[in-house]
Amino acid sequence: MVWFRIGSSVAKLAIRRTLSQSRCGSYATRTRVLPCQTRCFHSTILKSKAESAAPVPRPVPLSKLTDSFLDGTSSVYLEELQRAWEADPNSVDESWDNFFRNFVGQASTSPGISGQTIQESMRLLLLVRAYQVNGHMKAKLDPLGLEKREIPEDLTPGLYGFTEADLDREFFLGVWRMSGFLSENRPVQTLRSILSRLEQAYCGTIGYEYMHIADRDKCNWLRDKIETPTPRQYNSERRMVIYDRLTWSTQFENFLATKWTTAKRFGLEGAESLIPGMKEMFDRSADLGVENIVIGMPHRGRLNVLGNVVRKPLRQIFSEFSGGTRPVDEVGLYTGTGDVKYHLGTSYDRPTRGGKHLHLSLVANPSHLEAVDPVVIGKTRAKQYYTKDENRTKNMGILIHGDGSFAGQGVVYETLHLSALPNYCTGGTVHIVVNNQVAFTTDPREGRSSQYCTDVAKALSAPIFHVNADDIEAVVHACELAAEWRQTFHSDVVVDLVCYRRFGHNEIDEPSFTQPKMYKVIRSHPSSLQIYQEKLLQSGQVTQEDIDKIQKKVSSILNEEYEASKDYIPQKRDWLASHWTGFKSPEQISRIRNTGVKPEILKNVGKAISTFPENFKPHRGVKRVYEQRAQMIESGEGIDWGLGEALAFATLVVEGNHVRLSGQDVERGTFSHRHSVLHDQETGEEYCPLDHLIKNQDPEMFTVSNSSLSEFGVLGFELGYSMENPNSLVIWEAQFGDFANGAQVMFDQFISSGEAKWLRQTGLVVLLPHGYDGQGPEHSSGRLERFLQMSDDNPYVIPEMDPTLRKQIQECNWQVVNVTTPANYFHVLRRQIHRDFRKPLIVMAPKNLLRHKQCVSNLSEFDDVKGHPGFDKQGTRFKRLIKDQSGHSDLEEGIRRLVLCSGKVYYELDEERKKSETKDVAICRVEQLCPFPYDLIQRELKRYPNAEIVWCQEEPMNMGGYQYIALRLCTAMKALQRGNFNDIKYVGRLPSAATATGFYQLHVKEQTDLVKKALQPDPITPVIP
Ligand SMILES: Cc1ncc(C[n+]2csc(CCOP(=O)(O)OP(=O)(O)O)c2C)c(N)n1
Ligand SMILES: [Mg+2]
Repeated sequence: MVWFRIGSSVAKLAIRRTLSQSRCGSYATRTRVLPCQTRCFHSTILKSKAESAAPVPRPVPLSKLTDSFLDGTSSVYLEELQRAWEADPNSVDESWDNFFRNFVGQASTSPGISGQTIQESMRLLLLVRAYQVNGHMKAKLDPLGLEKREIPEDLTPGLYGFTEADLDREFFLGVWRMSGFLSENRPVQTLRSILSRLEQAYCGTIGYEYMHIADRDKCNWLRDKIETPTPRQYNSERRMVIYDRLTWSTQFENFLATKWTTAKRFGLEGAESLIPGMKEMFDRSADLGVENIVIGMPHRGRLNVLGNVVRKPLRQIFSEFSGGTRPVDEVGLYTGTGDVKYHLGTSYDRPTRGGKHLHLSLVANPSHLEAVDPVVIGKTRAKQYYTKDENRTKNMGILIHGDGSFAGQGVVYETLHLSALPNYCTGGTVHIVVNNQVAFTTDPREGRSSQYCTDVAKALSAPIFHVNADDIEAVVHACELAAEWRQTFHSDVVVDLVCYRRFGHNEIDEPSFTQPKMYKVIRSHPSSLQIYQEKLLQSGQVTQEDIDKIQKKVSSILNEEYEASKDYIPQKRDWLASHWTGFKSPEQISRIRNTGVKPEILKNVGKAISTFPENFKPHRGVKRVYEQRAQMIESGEGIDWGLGEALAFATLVVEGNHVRLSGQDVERGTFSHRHSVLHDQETGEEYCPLDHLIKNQDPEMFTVSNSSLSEFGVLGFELGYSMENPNSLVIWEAQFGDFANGAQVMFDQFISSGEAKWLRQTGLVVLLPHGYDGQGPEHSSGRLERFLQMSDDNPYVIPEMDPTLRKQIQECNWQVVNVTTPANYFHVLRRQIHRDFRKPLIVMAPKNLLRHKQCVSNLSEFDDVKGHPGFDKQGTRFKRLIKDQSGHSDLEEGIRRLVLCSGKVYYELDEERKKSETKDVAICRVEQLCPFPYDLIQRELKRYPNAEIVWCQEEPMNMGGYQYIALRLCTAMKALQRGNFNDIKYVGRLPSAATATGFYQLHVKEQTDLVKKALQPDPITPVIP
């Protein structure tokens, strides 16, 4: 036999074991795996003397132990030692005496064994361990049989000295405190049966990878499931359910293929077993307490999952295929742009096999593979918060991946890395990789450097079950096991469904251009359904009649649904989930509400957020900040940015809203301005004043959390979180605004266009520190221009601006603001919640304004008292534009220039104006750039009828607000006959490739020049000379 190619010269020594009753003290030299939190892998520790009755072993002479375990010298040495020990236990070193006594003491419980030497036992243990570690390398995973893998040598029994002569000898394995093969309660078996069961368990159609997991209990749990005494068997009833589900999956694709021959559907052919696998996984999860499942998945098989797993009505899916998606009873209402059918999301309740009910939500996603992953996880976490699912066992996330994208897309790793973080953990995600061994046209050898496409998950200690998708029962088993793992250990698990793609990347592609050999095999390869059918018939448990019945039933339902789809009329838009009932769609007017807060509430929460327990000892500097805050509240003056923000959070929380702020270093604040979590300098204890606003406040009601160093993953997570329930202010803050482009897909594909494509709202707030302080190209710009360029308001049309009829924000895809006062920041955050719709908010957040003497507000600007500075005609609200602060009247004919600007440059302009004692220049701040405040801009244009109109910005001309503002300002001016594009004067930096200079002196010069120019006595030269 091949596996005996390495013979052993080790002599066979028969030991007649003496029964040793005494087990105590026999574990002195056992290996223990440290608990996972130490993150050590297989560290060996010795028990202390106190813990064990056995003597501490003394060192053995090095010369004798430097021999490798398997070479003859050490084996013979061991055997000699053993013989000597048997003759006289005192003749060997105390440590060896101890060792032999332990070993014989264990093995002696199996009187039937004869001739098992210590070396053989040890080698057998190594062999079993080799199967546990590397058995998957020999597993038959590829349904096409094309896979060429070298079988690791350590799976060869001959390597351990076993020969054919040993096959029918009996061996006892249970010497270690282990489960499965090595558990102590296993019977004595012949080597032949041990090997055959090892092969069945580890080298069949499931390859288990779990030995990278450091936690011994978890490994033992898996061994118990994998190394069962006999192979798993499903009864005939269960088999019929599996067969039925596989039939649905297969026929669904066939049906679409025959009805819509040229339509792209990214079919599941070759991976049909995904559907029964998912269903069985869901059933098992429901049995174990799961009530809600959030699903994220790419194009491949999505329609099949929608129809057969989520149970979206088939007639609706067919109707969408025929192009009829617009609800007829809602003509004229907002439908957005829509999206292709294999991107749409949905949610349904489905009954399970065990008689329970599961709520399933499939999250809409763009083409960008894997981008939806963190969104799903964030949504799952939010569901856990809102359902008080503290153990995280009722709400679960499932992610389906492709093999190419799982290995290739970095967001996968970013998402996996959120899995165990306290404020991002969801109690485990089940990942299924539809591994069809090709990515579009790219072979795995060109697409990844790792052996398996799933190797990335090993970094997170997730078990990975590779399964041959042609063995449907193995698929079901792996999927059930994954569900059990998740509910037991509350951590991620991966099922790698090794399958193939029967057709091209989509139905119109020709796969043989690039994979000729593979497709030659595929053409004659039977489907999973045919294979299973054959197996069932052969088992005799099922008759042809049973099979025909199921086939006929499925086919007739598909046909009935198809007929019904012809007259299918969508009743209502699948608009908003239940939490969102009553929220307005863009065509419904939402009354503008005030955001001022009663003065006594402001005082009360103000006090609560600026104090900490008496015996708490924060850092001196932080203590000072808190004392200053308390003073600001007391005096009602000089409220700075940090306190303004904390007041917004606190007032929202006391009104019953959930507030969550996450991002890198947000707890302290990158610029050391927030200090939302205090650290006792002696005990290290933490205290977050915003957690103590109301009696028995849920500790998560206000959440501030430093995140992992990820933009794409964390922003996606917060987006998903924000979409679950509208009564939450969810904020992601970038460290510096420019880092946001690491999450560009989130902005382009989800945040700016999600509502238009998928009719899903979010009130997510994104804080992007922005401003030119001379910190170089990478820390100056939040790339305001990009967000403005993605805004969808028409630059040439002034929408209805009457306050009672205005829907401008509702109709726009998002809001972009650059706010300049703490009070206005307070109101813009509160406005996110105090309205009947939700819209993303992009904030160019300040840096040096955080400590700027002028950038402060009085408490009276936060309250709702008539006559106070924040209170205008309607009440206290966010100011989209802040007019000149010089006390100008409604008509100022003597003003020669109106400078419009946004952000911190205002303070520099104002300072220069004071310094130069300029009286005839007005400076207005455009606080909300998008949607453009036409009404307020026109009000200012009218106020200064003779003024030259200037847009001043600190960004280069090809960046900042200029391009966006100029078009809309021009539209506003034209409507008032105040000139055209060339009448808008530009003051700012010249066009530039980099956002800013790296030379500080140059920065200062540029900044001074532009500020001076905005106030220069001479008219400013037009942009177009
Ligand atoms: C981020 C991203 N890059 C590229 C593509 C284009 N694309 C669509 S499908 C595909 C292949 C995906 O391969 P795999 O993940 O193995 O899934 P499969 O189609 O094989 O199921 C590619 C490259 C994409 N959709 N998203
Ligand atoms: Mg693939």
